[in-house]
Amino acid sequence: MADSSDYTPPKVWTWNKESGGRFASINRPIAGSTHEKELPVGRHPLQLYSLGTPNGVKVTIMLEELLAKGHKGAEYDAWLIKIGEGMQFGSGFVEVNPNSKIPALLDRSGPKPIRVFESGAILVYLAEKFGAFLPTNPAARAECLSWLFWQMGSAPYLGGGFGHFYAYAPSKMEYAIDRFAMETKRQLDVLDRRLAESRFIAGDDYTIADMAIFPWYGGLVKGWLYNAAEFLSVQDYKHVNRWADMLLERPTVKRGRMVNRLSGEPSSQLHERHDASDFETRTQDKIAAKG
Ligand SMILES: N[C@@H](CCC(=O)N[C@@H](CS)C(=O)NCC(=O)O)C(=O)O
Repeated sequence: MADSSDYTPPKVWTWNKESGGRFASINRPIAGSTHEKELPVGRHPLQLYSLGTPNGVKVTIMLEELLAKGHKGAEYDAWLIKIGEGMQFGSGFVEVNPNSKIPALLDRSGPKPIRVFESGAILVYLAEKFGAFLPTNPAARAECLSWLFWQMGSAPYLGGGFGHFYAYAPSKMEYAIDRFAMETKRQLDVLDRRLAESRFIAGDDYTIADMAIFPWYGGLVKGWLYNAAEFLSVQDYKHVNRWADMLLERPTVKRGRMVNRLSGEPSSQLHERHDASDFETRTQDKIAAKG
């Protein structure tokens, strides 16, 4: 195995150099805001401050699902937070999420705005607010929440572990890639076995557990994450592939994936969403055509 023992940690860690790697410029060892910046507010009850990453997409899929079910109170403005430019450290954003990470939601439908951060908490909040996609029967609810929290606990090994060391770290370190590839494949196998016995993640019904897991593990088997499909032999996870293909058929999932997205086909990128018609008129290809 390649050796990387050329580093001896000092007695006390200090922040005195850039760590290298793709996100070096935004990584900091301290919390809080770096600059004063109010957040914009649109006309809808729900204000989402986000980006089209897997964590952001969970919420836009949920909002599109709620709207498709006829919940008008789920109308939302989706504002773009460019994390590569440090917008998550603006004072207004930090007031909505003290953890400075997308997604963050402000519900302005009541007398006092309610802030919600952490994508899992946002999904539960919306599911309870609208009475949808979270079963009320105790056994089904427990299964759904178990898988939702499984995702919240597991994806950091996929993203912060495997994805970071395989795709973003300044050098390839066999030990780290090996450790996190093993864990990622184990997680895919957990899902594959579950989906061999169950149509959706939590049972017969589509729930917030599917919406949370799909952007990460569906994205992984579809080859959207870290260019790692071949490396991880994702085609072996037949049931995860079956489930991901089924979800991808949903127009709501297609729309949710477009919101706040900054990469891919221009026609698939809707940088901000302020109206349902934006999907027809404000994607990047349409904006470019208008000149
Ligand atoms: N556990 C959080 C994770 C959120 C998260 O990691 N967001 C990333 C983008 S996917 C982010 O905002 N990173 C900016 C930063 O770390 O400064 C959630 O699920 O909401």
